Amino acid sequence: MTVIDHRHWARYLQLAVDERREVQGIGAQIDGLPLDDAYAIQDALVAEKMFAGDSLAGAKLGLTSKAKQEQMGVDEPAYGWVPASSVLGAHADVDVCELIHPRVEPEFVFLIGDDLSGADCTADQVLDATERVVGGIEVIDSRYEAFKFTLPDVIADNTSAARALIGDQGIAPGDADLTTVECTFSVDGEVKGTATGAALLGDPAECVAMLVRHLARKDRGLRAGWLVLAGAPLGAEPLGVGTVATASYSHFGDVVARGV
Ligand code: OOG
Ligand code: MG
Repeated sequence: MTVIDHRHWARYLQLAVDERREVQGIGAQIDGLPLDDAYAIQDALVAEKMFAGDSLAGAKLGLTSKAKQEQMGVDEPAYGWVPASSVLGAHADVDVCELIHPRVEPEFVFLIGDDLSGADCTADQVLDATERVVGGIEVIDSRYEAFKFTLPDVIADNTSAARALIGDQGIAPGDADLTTVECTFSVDGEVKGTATGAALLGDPAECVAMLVRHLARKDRGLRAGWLVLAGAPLGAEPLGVGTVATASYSHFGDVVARGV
């Protein structure tokens, strides 16, 4: 059995971030990279960022909608972390020169009010622990060549997390059925797609419950004050200098990212 050096691969990915360049997929270099090792590389990568002075703002899910799974050719959700340094406001300029080949996608974002953990966590428990649900736009930036990856690759790469714009309106859970909240995503005034919360595995709160159950495998959980990105209900679009991407939500107001 080959021993996989998680810290080595974490440094490999962090160097790609620091040098703003694409790197070859890890799966292409380690045959059959197990998911547990991919998550261990992710942990080492996030630990390295924390050691460099960052902190955690929360967690995220990726690949929780058919639109995203089909766009990326990966048919299972993945979990990652949101560093505090990556969080931006509801209307934000995103410096694309700091990134490799960024894309933007709309997000349903849960603002967690109470600590939440447990291997049997349900969507109802998620709603009870949630203070507000707001809209967002995530800037994703795979560190891999041509934005192509396998499931273990994207897990190791902290699910392509790069920046997260967090809306400032939103609703308390219970004020509306999240599965019916509608999002229209436009780029430079052209509508790219419309979807409701139901696009996220049937229910965005169930996505967050899946994340909590995943974290329980390592005795972890969500903390009060964290945010959770439940995943994009629509495919991602390229973000270049001058691109203006707008996510308009029926109950959450607008979130706007501008590439500069
Ligand atoms: C992986 C991250 C996916 C989402 O919301 O589905 C993600 C990627 O597409 O690069 O964040
Ligand atoms: Mg996302």
